[in-house]
Amino acid sequence: MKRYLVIGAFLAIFILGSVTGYFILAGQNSVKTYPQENQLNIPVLIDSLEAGNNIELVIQNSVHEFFSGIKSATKGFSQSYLGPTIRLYKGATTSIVFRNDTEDYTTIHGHGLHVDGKVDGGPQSKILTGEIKNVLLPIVQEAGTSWYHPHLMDKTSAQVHAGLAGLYIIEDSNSENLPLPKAYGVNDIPLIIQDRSFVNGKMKPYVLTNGKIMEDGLREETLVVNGTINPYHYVPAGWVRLRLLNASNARFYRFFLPDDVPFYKIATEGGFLNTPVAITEITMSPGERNEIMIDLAGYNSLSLMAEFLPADPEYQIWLSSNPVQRVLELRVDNTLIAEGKLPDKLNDINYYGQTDMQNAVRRNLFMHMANDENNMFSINGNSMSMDVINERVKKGDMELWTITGDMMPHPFHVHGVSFQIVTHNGQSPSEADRGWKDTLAVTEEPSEILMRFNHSATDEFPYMYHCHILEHEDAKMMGQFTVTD
Ligand SMILES: [Cu+2]
Repeated sequence: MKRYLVIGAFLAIFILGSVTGYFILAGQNSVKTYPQENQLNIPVLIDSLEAGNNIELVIQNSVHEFFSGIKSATKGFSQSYLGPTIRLYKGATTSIVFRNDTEDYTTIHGHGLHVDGKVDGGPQSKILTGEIKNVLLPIVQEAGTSWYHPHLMDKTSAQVHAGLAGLYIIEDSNSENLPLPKAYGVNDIPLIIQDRSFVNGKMKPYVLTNGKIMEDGLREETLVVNGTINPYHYVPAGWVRLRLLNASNARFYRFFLPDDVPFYKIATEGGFLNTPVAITEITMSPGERNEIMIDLAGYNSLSLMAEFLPADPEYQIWLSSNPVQRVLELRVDNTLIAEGKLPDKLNDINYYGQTDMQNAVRRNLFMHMANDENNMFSINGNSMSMDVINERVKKGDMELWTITGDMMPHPFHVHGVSFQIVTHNGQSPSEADRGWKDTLAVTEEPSEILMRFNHSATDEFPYMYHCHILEHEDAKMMGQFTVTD
């Protein structure tokens, strides 16, 4: 039954998409059209080596013009909205100094980084108003795309929504030697994808007006990419590499190209896949990153599209369509030089095997949405408390975690590690999902993940595992764990 509903929805999208130029579709929420196009903002790149491994970011209140001439109240890292992309290198230690010039305390988490709890930036690592915090990040993991964002108790959703998010791009000898597109902002393009609401061109400030928003998470109407509305970007007539980050508070998207033009997935959160995998769509929950490559040879223009997925796919109504919006129009400029191609081989992932599974310490985590007031959102019946360590892990042990969740898909994120998927919602992972990950949307069908924690997290600075729907995280669907010898 569900399959037919999905097919019906796709059909409706196709028909409506054809007449609207794919930009805006009807649905339960009608979406306003914003005809003007804007050149894609590319976040400033700070190369940690060129910066002498010494970087300062100011967490600031600001104003940002999503629509030309209309100022919205925002926050950013040394800029009006979002933060610079910071390029880190495996084997190097980078010092990042965060200065908090805002009225709220915050913490800055390195999402995807394999670093000790002390520098992971969890809720314990407060940066008070006016405080300057120096964070030393020794990078030991392989090339990949991670990100930084606040991770304080109760206010993560509001601070990320205001604009506090930025990318870490990690490079290593493998990523440098592969013949991939590597010109940042030219054919290696970061896309920080979010949804926001606008009233007369002004971004609607973050407010949880009712319990429904908390249950579903805040889901808004207009796509914003790198702080740009309805963007285009000029690219060479060859291979283009897109680093996708779903930095939305709660929305899940299905990304695709018109007419199901195939593209390639080359990396998940924690590194490259072994080989590129041809796909025609990719679904991403909040917190997830994927790198994809698109061949623009023979095109004048090609648009990456996003279908806004419903909070609970079970309630998809027959023939009702989900909204679809353009993420980015790639416009070919033949004067740009196309360097880089799709390699046959990308990585040499050491897959965990049967022995690892048999020897693993097993844990079950159940992400629960309840309606009783005492214990609203929880994992294994416990709502997040900074005074409670929920799990204790021994450093170096194999860990097999079985994760389930009720009511709707929950993007489960675990700190300090990359994991491999054994099963995802009861199914074996496809080739495109057999990479290193740190965030995975789980349902009532069990998902099993295998991992080994090689860094330390103490009682004072534990790691977190939690739902990456930020409203659920703030509602305490989160737990703490230590990793010790
Ligand atoms: Cu959740």
